[in-house]
Amino acid sequence: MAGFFKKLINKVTNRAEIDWEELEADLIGADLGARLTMQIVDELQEMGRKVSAEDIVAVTKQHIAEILPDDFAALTPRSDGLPHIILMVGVNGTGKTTSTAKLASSLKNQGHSVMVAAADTFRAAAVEQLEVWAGRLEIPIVKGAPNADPSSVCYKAHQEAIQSGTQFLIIDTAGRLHTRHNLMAELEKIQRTIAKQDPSAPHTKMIVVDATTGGNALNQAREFNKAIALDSLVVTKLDGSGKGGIVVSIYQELKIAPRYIGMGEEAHQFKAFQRQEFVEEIM
Ligand SMILES: Nc1nc2c(ncn2[C@@H]2O[C@H](COP(=O)(O)OP(=O)(O)OP(=O)(O)O)[C@@H](O)[C@H]2O)c(=O)[nH]1
Ligand SMILES: [Mg+2]
Repeated sequence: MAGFFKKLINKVTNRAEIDWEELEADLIGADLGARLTMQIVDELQEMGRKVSAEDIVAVTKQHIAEILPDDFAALTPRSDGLPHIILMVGVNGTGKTTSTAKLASSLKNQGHSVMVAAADTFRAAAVEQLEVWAGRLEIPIVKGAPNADPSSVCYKAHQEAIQSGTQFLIIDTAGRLHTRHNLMAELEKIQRTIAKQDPSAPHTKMIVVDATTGGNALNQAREFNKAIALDSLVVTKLDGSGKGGIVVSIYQELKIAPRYIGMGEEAHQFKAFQRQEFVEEIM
């Protein structure tokens, strides 16, 4: 059983009575969010009998199951032959570049053709970082000159992906603070530029959040969602002190589908999100 539920059971078993305030704090502490926490506590209190540790776990799991679908459809190539464009966004240091590489590797291993674009032109090191990954994974990369307009890199990459008939183009963008208006406007411009060669693109707008940042990840998702209407989520650093509950609170409020989880720095430490496994083994 996963850490959160194990701790809960150890704590509550053999107690004469539930300490409701402590339980609330534990659920909030697991990043499940205030709304879901209250729903769980209300339901337990309405049971009208002594509440056991097993009751708490069962009710919590059931609520999570009601909120989150069991799994989310895999990313598939477009049927029109144009590249499926995946735009990776998020605040600084969440794991965008690493997740871009991991996702590229995963799609390649499924037999798809993949290209990556280094649209983080602010830092030379950022382009180099993706280049190292691309070299190691033997995946083509498109990059811009230092300080080039990130939108122009996206346009060029899109053009190359179309010309080469590549099935997936994954665009790594610079980390940006969700509270900085000009940086969010730049993201909107990137989105508009990508739509120029294919009005249906970008097809997947994926925010990368770091599980160790807790509830702040929900604020990030809210703000990026306002700017570019997100549809997908990657949660990274679940191998560390990160807790998975944030996936549930983000989906409950914003309906952004958790698609992948990152559990380490290596390319293979990345997997498609599945609720059952997530609740039983990761949370
Ligand atoms: N433990 C662990 N580390 C990770 C994971 N994903 C990324 N990292 C590490 O987190 C650090 C930041 O990752 P990057 O991929 O560079 O993050 P980024 O979002 O591209 O950062 P910026 O471009 O600066 O905004 C690196 O040291 C990664 O190796 C993960 O799932 N688990
Ligand atoms: Mg990066």
